[in-house]
Amino acid sequence: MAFAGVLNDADITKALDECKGADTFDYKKFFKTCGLAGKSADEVKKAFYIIDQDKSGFIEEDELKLFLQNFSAGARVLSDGETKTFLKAGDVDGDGKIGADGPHFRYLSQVVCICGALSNV
Ligand SMILES: [Ca+2]
Repeated sequence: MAFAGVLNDADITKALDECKGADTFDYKKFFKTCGLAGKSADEVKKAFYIIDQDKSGFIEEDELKLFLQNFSAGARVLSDGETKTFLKAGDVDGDGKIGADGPHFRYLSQVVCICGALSNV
């Protein structure tokens, strides 16, 4: 599993289970359940590079679509709608991708941190 060592297997299984059904993926809920929310910026960055499969330094739409498969090879592909919503959360300048450095990534890690803060309430 790509995230072994970063996240807990049981948390990943639970997070994947919550978004099994078509169009039920909610990135905030997912980050929270899988434990990525509340991780340090370094760990989030590590996760970013796992999701950036071609190591381009950006997470493109097709990579986001396969997002869940980074957690489990048998997981489903995100629908176009789910992918677009997720992409929008991390793509502040609308260039259609999320970068590892600069404002895009900081925004994504902010989303992750906010989710972490919410889960501690
Ligand atoms: Ca990429």
